[in-house]
Amino acid sequence: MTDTTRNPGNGGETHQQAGDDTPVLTTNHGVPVSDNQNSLKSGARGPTLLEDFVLREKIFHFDHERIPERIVHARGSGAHGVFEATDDISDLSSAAVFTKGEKTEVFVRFSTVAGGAGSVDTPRDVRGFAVKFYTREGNWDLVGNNIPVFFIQDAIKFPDLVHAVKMEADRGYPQAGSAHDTFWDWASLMPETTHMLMWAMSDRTLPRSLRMMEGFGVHTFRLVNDAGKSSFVKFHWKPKLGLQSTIWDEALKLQAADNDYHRRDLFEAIDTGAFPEWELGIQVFDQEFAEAQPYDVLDATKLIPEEDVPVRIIGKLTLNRNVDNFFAETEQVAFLPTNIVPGIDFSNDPLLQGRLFSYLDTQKSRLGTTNFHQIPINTPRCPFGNFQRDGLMQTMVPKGRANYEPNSLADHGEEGGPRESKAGFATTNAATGPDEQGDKLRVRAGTFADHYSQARLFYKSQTENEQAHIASSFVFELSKVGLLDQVPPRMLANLRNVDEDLAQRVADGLGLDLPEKAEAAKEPVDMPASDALSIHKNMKDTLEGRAIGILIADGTDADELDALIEAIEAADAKAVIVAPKVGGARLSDGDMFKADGQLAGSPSQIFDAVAILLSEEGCAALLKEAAAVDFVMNAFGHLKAIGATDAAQPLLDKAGVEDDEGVTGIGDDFIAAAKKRFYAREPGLRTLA
Ligand code: HDD
Repeated sequence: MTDTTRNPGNGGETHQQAGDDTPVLTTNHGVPVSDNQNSLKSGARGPTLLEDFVLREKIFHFDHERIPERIVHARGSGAHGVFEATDDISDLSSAAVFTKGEKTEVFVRFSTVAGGAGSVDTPRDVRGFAVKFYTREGNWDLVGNNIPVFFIQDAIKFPDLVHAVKMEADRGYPQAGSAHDTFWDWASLMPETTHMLMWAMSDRTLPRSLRMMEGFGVHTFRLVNDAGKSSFVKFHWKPKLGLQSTIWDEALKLQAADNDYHRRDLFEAIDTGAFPEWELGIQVFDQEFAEAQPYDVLDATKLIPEEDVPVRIIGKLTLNRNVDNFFAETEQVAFLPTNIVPGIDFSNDPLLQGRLFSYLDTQKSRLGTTNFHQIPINTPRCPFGNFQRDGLMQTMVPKGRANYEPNSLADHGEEGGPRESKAGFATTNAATGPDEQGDKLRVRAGTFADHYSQARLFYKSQTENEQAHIASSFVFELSKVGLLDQVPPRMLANLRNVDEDLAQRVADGLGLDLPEKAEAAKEPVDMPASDALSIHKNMKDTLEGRAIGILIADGTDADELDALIEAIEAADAKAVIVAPKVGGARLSDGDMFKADGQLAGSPSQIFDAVAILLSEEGCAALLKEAAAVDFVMNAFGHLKAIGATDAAQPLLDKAGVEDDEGVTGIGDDFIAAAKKRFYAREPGLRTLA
């Protein structure tokens, strides 16, 4: 039986109480239900009667439980938390949310983009990172992604992007993936996608955990101070746990092992008090800086290298409470880039400008009413009021006659309602560049023409392994373009503008000749490499937030197991015991030790490192168990540390494990190795493009 708390303001619980504390089951209209097992029939074996209002109401409600899923970002996971401003930026912004020491309630929803609500958590895809701040000056929504740039420069292209990437219109597949004809057909015809494609083909789209990825506001916004002076700003979220990604083979196998891998990871972390944290950072710059750059700061396909404008940390986000109800909160939350507060403002980025239009509109079709702001997850926590009235599902009950403004009802002793305030949101009045105002033009500014320099910058800033992963992803995705022969060469022609070596590697991987270079609207330039763009250079040498799988079987040494669990927990990681039977294994001391997961259902891809804690007896039994061989083989193939007892060696041999730095005993050397991935192993394991 669930609580049915109603909208704040209408007050109270809706249950009738029985004599004890257990609430009584009622209809939606409060009538107690005496039998929830049997419908009303004409005779014990006769037809059901129309009169059965209990049955009809229950089925009627059930039939209407679903609402349209989001056209993009349909699959998501949400959590509550708090944002604390940690630095004084009152010289830059008057927003209350940035007052040093101010704590603001937040709700965050992470999502994949292309898949439906029931799709898997680990496809190669961009992740949404949407934050709703319930500030004391109204809701501010920072609706960003885990990648700092976007596919397109102008919102008018968004429906084409989404149609191309989602399942193909006639056949209804593939679900949740870009590796298909229509996406690459469209992308290869749109050179402005090139920079974002580099990010999408990198390990950025394979995050290990939602807790281990960055977030970005993407667009250039404005900060506005008390005096009305405005500065440009880009927003960044930096995860406390550093960056971690899986590799492609692992992500694919994760889809089979656990569809809900990220959702479960987030929920369990919060549930066990390991609250995920991010720092909020800002890059602030002025018009003069903007005009001096070789790219346009209003172009959402461009980033501002952190080496040019360092990220200043101004706050901390902590997610500390899971939702009580997925539908009521995570599904019904409505993010709106138009939710902005005094002290922050938009820029003229044409992608952002289009978003300002789209999100309000979509909530009406998803949530069915213009009163969606009254759904508790969307309601401002500060007082709010205006003269907008009525409409479907109006749950507030405004009192009095004042439903228009101005009015003088207060002069007559009546309630007059709210009034305007000079301290309210005021749009910045600032000249924003030479091309932006004046004649009505359906054009793209000339300053948006360079589609390749930053794609090159991104590629150049990666480690060798990361570059190989990018090349391999292009090969994988373009190999899935089945029917349209013209597409891979067209993509290769674009890639030649990014990096000749990359283009050659992809061509070799596809078994194609390199075509002529595509003509660039503007010749790319070389920019200095930026370490901030690499995942490998931003990983943390820590076990915090990670999970170590320990494979045990009958005969496993009890003391060794205790010591290992202790060492893992001392390093702030989670030890997860895997055994052939979930009931556990009988250890060397004769006791049964319960497992957290059964071997076949807990493959090594769900762990960051594995320990194979077997006796000779246990190892002999597992040598005949394909799931055990796979457990070890995949851990090795996914470049993870493997700690093993001497007795487990035959299993390691059978799994093809070769000695390297990541293959250790089960002592301190394992704990140190478990913090890393062993990328040097990879070229010996699979052909990388
Ligand atoms: Fe969008 C949802 C992020 C461009 C139209 N978008 C949505 C969500 C995120 C983003 C994180 C999910 C919010 C949630 O959890 O409910 N979108 C972005 C970013 C963009 C971007 C970072 C570029 C920088 N989006 C964009 C454009 C348009 C849209 C250009 C349309 C012109 N986006 C939508 C939408 C969605 C949405 C159709 C689907 C559901 C929703 O809004 O509430 O309106």
